[in-house]
Parts: sequence; structure tokens; C-alpha cells
Amino acid sequence: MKRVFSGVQPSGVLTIGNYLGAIRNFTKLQHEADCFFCVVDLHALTVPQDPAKLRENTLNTARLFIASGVDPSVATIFVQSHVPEHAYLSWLIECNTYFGELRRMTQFKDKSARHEVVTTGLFTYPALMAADILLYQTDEVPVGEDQRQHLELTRDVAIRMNNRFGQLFKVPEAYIPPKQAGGRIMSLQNPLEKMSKSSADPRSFIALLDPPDVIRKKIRSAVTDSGREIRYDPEEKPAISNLLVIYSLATGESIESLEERYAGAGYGKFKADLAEAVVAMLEPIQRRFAELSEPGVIEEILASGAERAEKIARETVARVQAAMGLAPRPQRVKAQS
Ligand code: AQP
Repeated sequence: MKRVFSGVQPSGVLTIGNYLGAIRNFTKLQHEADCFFCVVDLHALTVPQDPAKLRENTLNTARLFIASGVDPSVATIFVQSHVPEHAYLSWLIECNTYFGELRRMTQFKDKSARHEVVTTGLFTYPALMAADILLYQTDEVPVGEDQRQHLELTRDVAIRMNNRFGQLFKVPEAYIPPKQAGGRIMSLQNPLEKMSKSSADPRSFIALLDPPDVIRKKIRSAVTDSGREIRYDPEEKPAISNLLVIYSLATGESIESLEERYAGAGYGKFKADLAEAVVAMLEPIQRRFAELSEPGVIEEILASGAERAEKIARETVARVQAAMGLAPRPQRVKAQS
């Protein structure tokens, strides 16, 4: 059975971008692969976080996986920092990754431009992501388009280390939906930027836990393009194209059919109907999320997920340690006096 790994940062409340780009695909893949879905809290630390909020977002991200349809009796759900091998393998990978490779990463360029203080963790983030994936001998990684470059780097480093030290890792493939299928959902306030859960402007994203009235308000105030025509044309009409993609994914109706149905209708009617479609898509997720908030439920799932993940992670780390020449830790033979 093929193995799948994907991670989501608890750097805020998940958005419909995270859901349509990645998590919705988790629910499909879980029935055909051995899946590991991880809340990557160590990645979130690469930019400043409020500790109490980070703890809350970590548990809520795991709850949202399940509320979105990931079944913990089928897939392994766990928190990255509960399996210390992630940070350990990251160091071994950093020692095989080149400065120039990391400097080329566009996510580093974007995020470092947005923060006054830039940590080395933000710079080496792709090495930790490579460790996450390679620890589990992963075949496939379901992610949004923004992670393509990091995936390419993961593959390059895996091939390099396999050539140098012998077969250590499976070389993973990316599983990225095309743009029209949710691979890149854009901000509601600037359709040239992707939707992000940590954006300073909450009107730019729809969080999976936004109440219906907030969703309606955010969609009403979403920017539109000049003209009144509702047409999919990402070059000329990036804002409406983004809203059409969201509408199509929320309802299953094709973009062509939506274009026909709203020909001449104007933006007001289109946005009002879109808002109801998004409210309806999120209603079952929000209902299940509330049920999962009972104390102890998510903790039990995460404890068993970490146990399962740890077993595989330890096997990979032991293999890499030996191949790279790290001396095994000796066992004491003499009894202590
Ligand atoms: N706008 C998006 N459209 C489609 N997919 C997206 N993803 C993120 N944004 C979009 C995918 O969601 C998964 C989890 O992402 P992440 O939490 O690891 O970090 P990110 O890619 O940096 O997502 P955010 O929401 O923009 O987080 P912040 O604001 O903290 O940087 C990934 O598979 C990602 O591709």
C-alpha cells in the first residue's frame, strides 16, 4: 500500500484555501493509502507565535482534520513535536542541503519580506519539511501549489543522500490539484496573493470556523474586477475567477455551468449565492468540530497517532545515523557501583 504524508501548520485557524487545496484530498486518499497527517507545530515556530494560541490552534487543527472527514481509525493523525525524530532528521538533512538552494525558495523570500525579524528557522524550514516527509518513506504528498518548490527540494535532497549514503529514503511525488481544482485559492482582498490563515487582514480569508454571518460579510466585501461579467479568466478577471473556483468546489457545479447560469446576473446576486454555498459547505465541518471539543477526545487520538508515527520515524533515523557514520550509543556492560 502506498504511503501518504502531509502537514498543516497551526499558525491560525485553517482557511478554505487549506481545506480545498489540501485537506479535502486527505479524505479521498485515506481510503487508498496508508496516510500520516501531521499538525506541524515546529514549522509554526519559524515566525512569532503566542504560546497559548499556538497550543489551542494545534489541537483545533487536529480537530479540523477529523471534522473535515479524516477518519482517525484509518489515518494516523499526530503532532510533529510529539515525535522528536522530525527535528533530529532535519539537522542531518540540513547538513546535506546547500545554502544556495534554500536562498532560492520563494516562500522564504515572501515571508521574510513580511517580518521585521527573520529567524534561521524560517530559512531552514524546507529542510524540516523534507525530514517530515522522508521520515515516513512517503510515496505521495498532497499539498497546495505553494508547496511545489519545497517538494522539489525534498526530492533533490533525497536523491542526493541516497546517492551518497546508499538507499535511505523513498523519493516522494507531489499530489497537487490544478488551480481550478483548488490548488491555489487566492485572497478575497487581493486576488494576486494566495489566501493565508496568518494574514493580518481577516477579510482576506474565510476560516473554516467563521460563523455564517461573518462568511456572508467577507464575501460581500471581497474585491471584484472591473466590468460586470462573470467569466473565468485568471489573467483579465482574477478576482471573479477565484470566486468561481470557490463556488464550483463548494457545490460541485462546473465553472462553465456557473458562467452560463450567472450570465448578466451581476456581482451582487452571484456573491450572495456564493456565500450560501460556502456556508453550506462548512456547516457539517463546524457541527462535527463542536462535537470533537469534548475534553480528552482529541488527546487520545493524538497519543495513539504519535505512537504509530514514532515507530516508523525511529527506523528511518536509525538507518540514516548508521549510514552517515554516527557511532551507535553504547550500552553499559558493567553494573554501576
Ligand atoms: N491558498 C491556498 N490554496 C490552496 N492550498 C493552500 N494551502 C495553503 N494555502 C493555500 C495548502 O494548505 C496546506 C497547509 O499549509 P500550511 O499550513 O503548511 O502553510 P501554508 O502553505 O503557508 O498555508 P497558509 O494558510 O498560508 O499558512 P501561513 O499563513 O501560516 O503561511 C498546504 O498543503 C498548502 O499548500
